[in-house]
Amino acid sequence: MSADFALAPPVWTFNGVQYEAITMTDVFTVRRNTVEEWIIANSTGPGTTAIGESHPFHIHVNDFTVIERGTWDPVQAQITSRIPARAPASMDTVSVDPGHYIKFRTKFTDFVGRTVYHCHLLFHEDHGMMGIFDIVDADGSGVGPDQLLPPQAGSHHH
Ligand SMILES: [Cu+2]
Repeated sequence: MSADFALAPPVWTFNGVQYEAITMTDVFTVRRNTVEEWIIANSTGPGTTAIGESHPFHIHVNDFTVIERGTWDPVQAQITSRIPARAPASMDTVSVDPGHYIKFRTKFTDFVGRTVYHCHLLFHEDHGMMGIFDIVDADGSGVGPDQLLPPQAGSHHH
């Protein structure tokens, strides 16, 4: 999660891409009933063009369990220290502080299709901090040809 305050107006992004600019190369795919492990890093703060802000990361419908957290160097884009995880708990939103990361595991079990993850701060979300991914079955099915990308996607999800 990053932001660019050198732009006017500033933009908020996942993987350097604003929601409105997403193309199929930015859309990744996960398989249903397969364990996923994601690292969510907050690349704002010192050394970047964005003031440090915490971002409450959220995935639609599917809970995850944070298994690790620590500090993150936004300039080198790497983990700099690990902090022992608290008691693992299932959650659907986790706040990630500037210069920090979290690692979680999840398994998408109930639904296939196209969905989103986003910052739960509405202002950030509405200025680009939202991403898209597809959940498919083992045979690759589950995302139909009618699945849209922004701006055709139209309404935002909250
Ligand atoms: Cu945010």
